[in-house]
Amino acid sequence: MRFITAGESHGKGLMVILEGVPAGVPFDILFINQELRRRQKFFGRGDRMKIEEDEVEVISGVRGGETIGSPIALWIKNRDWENWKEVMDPLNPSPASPLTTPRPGHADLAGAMKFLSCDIRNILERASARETAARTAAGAVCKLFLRELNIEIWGWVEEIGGIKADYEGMEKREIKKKVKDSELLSPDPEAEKKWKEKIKWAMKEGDTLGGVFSLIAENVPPGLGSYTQWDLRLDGMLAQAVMSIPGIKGVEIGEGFSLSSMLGSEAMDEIVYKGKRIVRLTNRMGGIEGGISNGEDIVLKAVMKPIPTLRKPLKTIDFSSFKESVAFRERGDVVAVPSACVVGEAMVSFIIAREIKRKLGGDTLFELKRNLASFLKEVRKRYG
Ligand code: EPS
Repeated sequence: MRFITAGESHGKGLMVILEGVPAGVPFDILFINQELRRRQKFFGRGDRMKIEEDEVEVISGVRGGETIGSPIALWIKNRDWENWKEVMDPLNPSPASPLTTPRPGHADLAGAMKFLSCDIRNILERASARETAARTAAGAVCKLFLRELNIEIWGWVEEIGGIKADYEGMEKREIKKKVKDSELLSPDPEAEKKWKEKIKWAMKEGDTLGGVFSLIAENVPPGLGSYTQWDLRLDGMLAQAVMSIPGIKGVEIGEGFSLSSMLGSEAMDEIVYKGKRIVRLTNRMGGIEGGISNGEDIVLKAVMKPIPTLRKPLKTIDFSSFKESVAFRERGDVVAVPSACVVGEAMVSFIIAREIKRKLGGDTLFELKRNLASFLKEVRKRYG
């Protein structure tokens, strides 16, 4: 399975082509559009989100409400295109002056150097996190596929602007419910109130915030990924997929960085035979050992830096004159951590779906279900 996206932030729209989804997966378009809306409407997003009401148009790969095994192409219109038709005209010169004052922390300057561009707009239009709407659509299709195998992927926000959610001792089911009811995907209503205050404050200051989110994949079978080659390790694939979301600067699996200070005897998840099954007493490895899923929940965290588009702009150099200047201002978000979490769910869903297919094969959902059942039966017979 693979997918690629195309589209600029203020262009006509976004396109995604997702290849390799088995035939026979029920295509619930309402669910896909719900996922797109979930990504958009969190507290702390900017005015652009008042313009866009993302929804997909199906171009190919689906017939009669089911996937048919051919590439799935989805289109998401940019409503803002109406306001950018001239600036973003594919064939005629833009009436706008080139942007030459790059924002520190954004792709602007590195991208301009890469493409030897004298107008940052050529860079920012594709570097924009608008592209993640297309990933969310692809991920939603993967979620529909995984749902058929009883695999669920979801996430929550751990921290915004240095304020951590406190949910110690809370059961997974309760976390899920709290997160569902929250405006910022928080498992802790107290933290959510503080986050909102901090977001309002940052908004007033013309500043931005970052944070941390968590992702969990439930009911993933053992045996996905492999230690036999560096690029087949599941943890590596997941880290790359989540790290590729704009703004992400760190990913950890399981207890991740805090494992560094534990003793080996404290860190490992001991294995016991309980209720006629081999289980682990803890899950500090985050469901992956030796680059392979071990049947426990797959758990990971990602750090998002603060958004680099500031209303109180930072120092920069105008590369048309080499004079000191300030970074240009666009509308922007104050925080996008909950949105990035939804995109993270999409990316993890894609990787798990791809690796399920790699392990179990099959062109149809029917074969995949059968192959999964027979593999799990064999695992249980041999290892409980
Ligand atoms: C973004 C800047 C803002 C965000 C945008 C990502 O857009 P604009 O420049 O049009 O105000 O709202 O995010 C989206 C459009 C989206 O769909 O998430 C950026 O520079 O990355």
